[in-house]
Amino acid sequence: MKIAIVCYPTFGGSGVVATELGISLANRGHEVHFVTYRQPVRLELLNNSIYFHEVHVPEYPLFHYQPYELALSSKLVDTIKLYEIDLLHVHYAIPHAYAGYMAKKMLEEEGIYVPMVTTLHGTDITLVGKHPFYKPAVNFSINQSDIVTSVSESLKQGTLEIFDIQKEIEVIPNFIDKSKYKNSFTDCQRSTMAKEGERIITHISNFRKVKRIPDVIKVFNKIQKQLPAKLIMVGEGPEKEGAERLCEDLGIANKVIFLGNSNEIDKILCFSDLFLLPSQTESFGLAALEAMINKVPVISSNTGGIPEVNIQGVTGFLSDIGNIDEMVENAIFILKDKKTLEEFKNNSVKEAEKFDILKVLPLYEEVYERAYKSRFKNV
Ligand code: GMT
Repeated sequence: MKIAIVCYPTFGGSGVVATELGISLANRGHEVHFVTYRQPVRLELLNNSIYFHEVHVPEYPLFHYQPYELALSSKLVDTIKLYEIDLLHVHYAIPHAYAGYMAKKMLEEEGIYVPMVTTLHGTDITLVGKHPFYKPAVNFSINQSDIVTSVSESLKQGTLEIFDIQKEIEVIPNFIDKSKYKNSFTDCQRSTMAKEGERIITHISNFRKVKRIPDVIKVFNKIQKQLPAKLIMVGEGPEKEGAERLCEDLGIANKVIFLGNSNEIDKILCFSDLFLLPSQTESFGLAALEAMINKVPVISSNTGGIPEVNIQGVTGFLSDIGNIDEMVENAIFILKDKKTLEEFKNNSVKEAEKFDILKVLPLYEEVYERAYKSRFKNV
């Protein structure tokens, strides 16, 4: 099948899911066309089954806001016609489902029918999408999608509560490519980051408010008072500067390493002992799953879809949002001795394997088949 994928090209989250999905689809013989404003971060290989089409938004002094949706929908129309695309898969409703719908309608005027699958990722619903300024347009474009999927049961329920959805929402969880991690535990360069006997704790995110970055620092601060530890903070975002200041104020700046955005997440996770994810909301928690497949247990909040990934007392522990003391207590429980840590590490990788792409990809392919067949009802 020829599939056009629309996503954000950025680090983490929906962009990574869309990119990894596209790469795997191409490996299974599909032709995949990414349409977005920059080459997606994890998309290194372009070949005759993976294409990238850049959306340009020309500057014009009259525009206070540059009309990205307009440029995207025009690019979609051109790409779909030129490459005879069979199906459009948009990741993150805003503004992708809206632009996709416009492209669909423009193509229908020319007698071309392209089904659209929309995957809801989280903040497109729980934070941004429900804002009154966006809600009617988001509601409309979800309902106009041919098939709607959500990355967790929790996000599905949240979407049904917030919006007036006439469509069925199908849950297809996020995934991980287990084969990529098979040999990754042999070449960990742990000694470059911490001394012998020090535990390495990691947090990876886009450093937005929703991630509760100060909680990460406060939890770590209390842990390092009880056992030797280092904290590795990976990512960039608005909360980073405040986090660096908080580390200085707490006198732990020498124990916290800020690495910025990284393409070497696996290397970092390879030598990590614990992952912290105390988010305010999280539709799934892909970062936690990436940690788990790298044998890293998770201390998280019990919000949104995280309990569908991090299993209480098995792969880590979950606490109420902001319950720092309980998170510290649980972290110490996991880290205090080698045997317990090893048990949680092994459980984590076992649980993560349930989300292997080989199990999840066929679910998307089945959705594509169904959406594709729907074209016959619509032409
Ligand atoms: O984590 C973020 O804030 C980025 C955001 C995105 O869409 O790029 O992530 C959302 O989608 C991810 C992939 O489906 C989920 O794993 C994250 O839990 C979700 N983030 C939130 O719900 C806050």
